[in-house]
Amino acid sequence: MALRRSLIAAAALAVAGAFAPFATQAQMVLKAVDTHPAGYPTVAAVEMMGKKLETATNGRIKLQMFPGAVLGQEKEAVEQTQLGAVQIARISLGVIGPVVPEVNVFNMPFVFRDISHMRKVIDGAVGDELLAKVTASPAKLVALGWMDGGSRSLYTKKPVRKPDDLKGQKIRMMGNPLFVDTMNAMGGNGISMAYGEVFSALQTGVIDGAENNPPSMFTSNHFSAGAKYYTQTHHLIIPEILVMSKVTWDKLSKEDQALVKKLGREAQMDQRVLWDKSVEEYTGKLKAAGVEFIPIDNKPFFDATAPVRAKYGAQYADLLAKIEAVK
Ligand code: GTR
Repeated sequence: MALRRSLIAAAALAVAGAFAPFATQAQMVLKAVDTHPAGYPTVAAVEMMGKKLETATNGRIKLQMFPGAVLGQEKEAVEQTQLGAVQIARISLGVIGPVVPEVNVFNMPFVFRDISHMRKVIDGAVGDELLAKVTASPAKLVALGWMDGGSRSLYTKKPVRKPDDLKGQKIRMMGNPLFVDTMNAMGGNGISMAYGEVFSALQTGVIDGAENNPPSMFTSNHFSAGAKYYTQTHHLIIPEILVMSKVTWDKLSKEDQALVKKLGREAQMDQRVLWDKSVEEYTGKLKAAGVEFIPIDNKPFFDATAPVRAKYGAQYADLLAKIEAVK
């Protein structure tokens, strides 16, 4: 009996011994998702972050990118990240709004004066405050940094110059009631729909248009599904966000957490450089493909959306004052 017990103990020790070196060198592969295809600025910036992470940890932590929504649309990406099935997701802040309502302050129409105002805000104290709100919320997401999504304008099958032209037009918006309200206020009928469904919805006439930035409009091919007019409304300037699953975050050492956070901030700056180039490149490609860019005075759209800012903005009076104060 005594012999048997000591044999078991020896076996247990051997197992522990065998696993000890394995445990210290354990490799971690972080699955990262993005709705955009390979080569898109957000995808490229997160891949760069992955390479830096791998180098800094001598290969202990790696990142594997799943671009092109292969693991699901953004709503699913958020859910999978919350569960820990996906470790890192780059998503629009638009779809975080329903999960962490405080971020909707950035999702309001015409909340930023222009792109450079948005960048100053996300790079500064207000940006940090919102990232901290996401992390502190019960959503099980850790916010690592921001990315640039430029400004969103309207694209339709019939030309639009003023709110009245949108009458009766069904326009796809991202899944967040705030955006449906925004489109309704702008004069159209906002239809909430996943990004991946927009192409066929345009083709079959389920919708008459959508809204996005030039790189998304081009890479999603929406222009070839009949949306030939791009009206420069610039009604939404929504930052993108990079999040990590809290389940994964909690498994990292303090040092690794600090490294991931630092590289998240670097990715924010790396993506911006790629973004500026891509806006120029894809604007050119859209024009070459026959898309007509319609420059307009967007004040009527700004005025029309005042009730949306009043409805959603009341609860963020403090934050709105801070955003406004950023010069
Ligand atoms: C893009 C954004 C995506 C996604 C998409 C959409 O501009 O980068 O994350 O939100 O818009 O309209 O669904």
